[in-house]
Order: sequence, then C-alpha cells, then structure tokens
Amino acid sequence: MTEQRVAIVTGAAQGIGAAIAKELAADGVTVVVADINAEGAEKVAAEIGGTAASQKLDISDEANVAQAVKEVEDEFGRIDILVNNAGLVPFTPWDEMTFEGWKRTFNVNANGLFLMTKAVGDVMKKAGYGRIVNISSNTFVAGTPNCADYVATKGAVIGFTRALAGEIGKHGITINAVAPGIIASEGVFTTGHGNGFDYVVPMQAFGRRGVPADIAPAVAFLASEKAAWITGQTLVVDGGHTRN
Ligand code: NAD
Ligand code: 4PL
Repeated sequence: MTEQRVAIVTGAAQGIGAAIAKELAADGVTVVVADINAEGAEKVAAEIGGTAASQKLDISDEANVAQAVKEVEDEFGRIDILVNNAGLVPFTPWDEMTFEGWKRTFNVNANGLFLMTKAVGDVMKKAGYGRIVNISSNTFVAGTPNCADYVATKGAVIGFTRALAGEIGKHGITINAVAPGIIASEGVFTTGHGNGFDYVVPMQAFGRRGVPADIAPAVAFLASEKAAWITGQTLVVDGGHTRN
C-alpha cells in the first residue's frame, strides 16, 4: 500500500473513536470521521486537518449507511480501513432493564456493526484488500454488572469477528477486535459507569485511569500492514484489569 490509505472511523466525534481517528491520521491515513453527531465529527476532522473529512452517519440506519459509504467510495475511490467504534454504553441495572432498552442497545452495537461491515466489506471485496477493527469491551471477560445488554452486544462483536474472519480472508481482508477496559471518555462520565474507576483501577496493573489514547495504538496496529497475519482475534487492552 504505497498510495494514501483511507479509513472510516465510526463514533469518532469524541472519546475512543476520536483518539483512533487522530492515531490513524498520524500514521498517514486519510480519515473519515463519521458520527451521528455531525458537529462533533466536523470539529475532530478540523483538529486533524490535512486530508481528514467528516460525515454525519447513523450506523443503525440502513439507508444512511449505504449512502454514506457510497459517498466515501465516490470521493476517495477506496476504503482500506473500517473501525467499528460507534456504540451506546448504557448503565442499566437488571431490575430496571426493559426490552425496549435492550433492543436500543442491540440496534446500534450489533445491528450497526452488521450494516457497516456489510457495506464497507463489499467495497473492500472489490479491491481485494481490507482491514476491519471492531471495538468490543473487556466487560465481556469481566462480566461487568449494570449493563447486561451492553455486555451481550460486546460478546456478539467478538463472535462476529471470529466467524467472519474465515469467510473474508480470501478477499484479502482481516477482521479483528480490540476489547478496552474502562476508559475516561466523554461518554463514560454521563452514566453510573463514571464510578467504575473506583473499583477497576485497583484491579489493574497500573494505578491510573485508562484514557482514549491508551486504546488507539492497538487499533492502528491491527489496521496496519504489520498485522497482515492476524485475523479473527480479540486483543484486550485494559491496563491488566483482566488477565485470563
Ligand atoms: P462515547 O459515548 O464517548 O462516544 C461514542 C460516540 O459514538 C459518540 O460520539 C456518539 O455520538 C457516537 N454514536 C452513538 N451512536 C451512534 C450511531 N448510531 N451512529 C454513529 N455514531 C454513533 O463512547 P466511548 O467511551 O468513546 O466508546 C467508544 C466505543 O468504545 C464503544 O463501542 C464502547 O462500547 C467502547 N468501549 C468503551 C469503554 C469505556 O469505558 N469508555 C470501554 C470499552 C469499550
Ligand atoms: C470495565 O466497556 O470495560 C465500565 C463501561 N467498566 O463500558 C465499558 C468496564 C465500562 C468497561 C466498560
């Protein structure tokens, strides 16, 4: 890949996605900052500068996904990297969980992942090349309470990653997952998860809060040429919180 590579990072208006977008851009990748929050996405793309672009995108809306992916293909002629980062991170004790809430979480975290991977995967298939990185969570390993819907979607991300790897390798596409531990993103402090650091930091190998920039390099590695022999894997990046 000597030419300029192009990436779509979903949910990149803030938090982990914004850090991933910045990391890829620093690696010389042309990044499309895609988010349902158009204004935030625009701001991150402007901060990156250079060739970075932004896009308003709801990953759970089939028509929006089709149009947005076509737009990127038309403008840049290629999509080398897809980072499926956008997601809802609700904090809902089981006694308060409803079927509506469960479906809302699955609609974005699982269905949105499907729609983006399907649409961008078709573009990658034509090119015979692609790198897909899905953001899971170490809650799947830890069985973190107060978000059973969320943990189930993050297990779905890992199952999907494992299953699809064997089917899309023949098209030159790798697909892997990164499973972060609790990270001080903007989103995490808007819910009860903000108190999670008190419990989690003492279990980590390092006594500080994880930040979005702690996650981005692992994603950039899996999106790079250096990771060409790695597919179907999940890399836990959590400061040693879970170690099994
Ligand atoms: P965040 O809430 O700070 O940011 C998420 C971004 O996704 C927001 O900009 C939001 O507008 C966007 N988004 C939400 N729904 C969308 C949709 N339908 N279409 C497009 N964009 C949408 O979240 P974060 O903490 O940075 O988390 C990012 C990812 O990392 C998520 O997949 C999350 O599950 C995962 N993760 C987070 C943590 C953590 O502790 N923060 C830990 C492990 C995994
Ligand atoms: C350990 O992915 O991994 C809280 C909220 N605690 O979203 C997460 C831990 C949260 C996590 C996560």
